Amino acid sequence: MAGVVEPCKRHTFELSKRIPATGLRVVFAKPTTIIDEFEAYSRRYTQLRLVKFLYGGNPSPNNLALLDTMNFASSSHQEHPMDAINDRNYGEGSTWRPNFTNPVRGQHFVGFQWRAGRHWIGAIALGRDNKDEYRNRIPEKYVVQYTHVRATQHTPDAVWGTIGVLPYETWHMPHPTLRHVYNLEFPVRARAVRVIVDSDSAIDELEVYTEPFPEVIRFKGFGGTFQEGNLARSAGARAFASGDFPSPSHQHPHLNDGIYGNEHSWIPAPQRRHGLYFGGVQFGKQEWVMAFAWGRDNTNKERDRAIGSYTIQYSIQMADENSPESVWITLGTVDITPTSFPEPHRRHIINLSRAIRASSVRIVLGDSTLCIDELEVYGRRIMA
Ligand SMILES: [Ca+2]
Ligand SMILES: [Ca+2]
Repeated sequence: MAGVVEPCKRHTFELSKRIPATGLRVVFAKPTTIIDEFEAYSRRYTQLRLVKFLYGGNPSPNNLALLDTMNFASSSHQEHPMDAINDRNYGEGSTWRPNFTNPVRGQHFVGFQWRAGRHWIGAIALGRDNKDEYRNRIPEKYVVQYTHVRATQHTPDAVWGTIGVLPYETWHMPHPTLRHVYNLEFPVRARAVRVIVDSDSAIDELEVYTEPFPEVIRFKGFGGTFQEGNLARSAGARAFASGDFPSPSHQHPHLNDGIYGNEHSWIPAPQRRHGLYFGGVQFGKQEWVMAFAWGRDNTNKERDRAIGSYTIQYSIQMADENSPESVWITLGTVDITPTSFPEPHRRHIINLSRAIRASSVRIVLGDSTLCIDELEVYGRRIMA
């Protein structure tokens, strides 16, 4: 145990694969060693991993929390009932809060069981106020748990297994009040889930998914040029946008005209569409997508209009500027700052941890001053 922090505490060790066994023993190197308890499990411990860049946004399709559930809580504030955690609505007006004078076994928690059987869980999402109006009542940590059995607020703690502990006070995550998405290291099969919180905290929505979310991986290089198989320029592909800046140099067909540079770029109109500024490409059919590349001016002349936020979204439908917001699924938000990206105006590459099926993709811009000279989409990971 050399090098272990707090060596007298319980520690967990995992095997890389399961072994059949009729017994286990521990052999000591020294006769003075003492063990207070030896535990063995047939399953791995799972953990929640924050999906980098994936915060805010809307619920994705197939949110298992919207199936037929029976909710429970340690207690509920009278204006913040437990059914608010899976009512499809974000924001303070649709938030659960505990009644802090009434813990159950010293804890405050909220959760639900599915009325019809168990589900595999590969990802969860939760937050305090995804409308970003209230930044108080964020707990020091959320503890997310699951159980195989039907559960209520009276179910003993021993029946619950911990999926993950989310230490918000030390993670320094971007926008802690917003919804964040977490993937499980290993999926679990559950009949019920619950979240234990501090006494004065709040949750506006708890989402549960079977499929883990693809993760956004930024390639460290920049520049480079077109590669084989750019889906944005495949037969039938068509660019669309929230609107175009009134200049012939900045029209949305330039998003995929195959030419870099300011004269062949797109800048949004100053008016929002569906409350957003966005530009994208519809492929005309479903494709596997695994990489994106875009920049402000890959010819290295114009260096303005690059610093800002870029949210990557996709749709499994033939979506464009007229589609409702509900068809779009967020992959992540990439913030280009003067220091986060070398040469911020140049072409940069974003890879995904796994491929997605998509008929359309779009980039939602943080503000109307940003410019994209070319949006490229590939079905495989790429490098510059
Ligand atoms: Ca809600
Ligand atoms: Ca172009």
